[in-house]
Amino acid sequence: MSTLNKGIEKAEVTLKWDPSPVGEPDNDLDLIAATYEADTLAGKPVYLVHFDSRSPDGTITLNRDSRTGQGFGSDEVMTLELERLAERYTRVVVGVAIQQGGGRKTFGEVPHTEVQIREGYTDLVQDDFASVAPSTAAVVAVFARDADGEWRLQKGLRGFDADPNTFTALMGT
Ligand SMILES: [Ca+2]
Repeated sequence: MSTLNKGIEKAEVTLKWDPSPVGEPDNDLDLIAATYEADTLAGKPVYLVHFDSRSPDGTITLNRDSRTGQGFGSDEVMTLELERLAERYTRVVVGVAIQQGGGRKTFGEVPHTEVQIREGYTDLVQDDFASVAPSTAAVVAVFARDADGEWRLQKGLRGFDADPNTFTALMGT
C-alpha cells in the first residue's frame, strides 16, 4: 500500500549568492550533506559530502562548487539520489556554511543568498536565509525515512554560529 505514500526519490539542492566587493575577502559558501545511521551517536555523521569529500557510494554528489559566488546561475549544486541510499542510512541533513577565513562572516553580510530544493520540477524549499542572518552556518533541510522507509522532508532553517568544520559536528544534533 505504500505506493500511495511514495517518498522523495531524488532531490536537487541549488545555492547561489553574490560575490564580495573587489578587495574584500571572498564570499565562499559551501553546501554540505551529512548522512546518519539510525543508531549513530547524536551529531556523528557516517560520512559528509562537500567540496572536499565525496559519498562512498556515489548517491550524493556535489555537481558544482564555487569559492567566490561569481558567474551566472547556481554557484553550488548537489544531487541526492535518496532512493539509492542503503537502508541503514535513515537521515540526511543538508546545510550551508560560510568560510570564515577572512574573518567572521554571517548570512546577513552575503547579498542575495538563496537556496532551493527541488524534486523534478517541484519546489520543496526556497529560502533567502533572512531568518538566520546573524548566523555563519545553517541547516536548511533534513531528509529522514518514515516508518515505511520512505524519505520525507523536514523543512525549516536552523542557524549556527560555527565555522564549517565545527558545523559538520553540530548539524546532526
Ligand atoms: Ca564554496
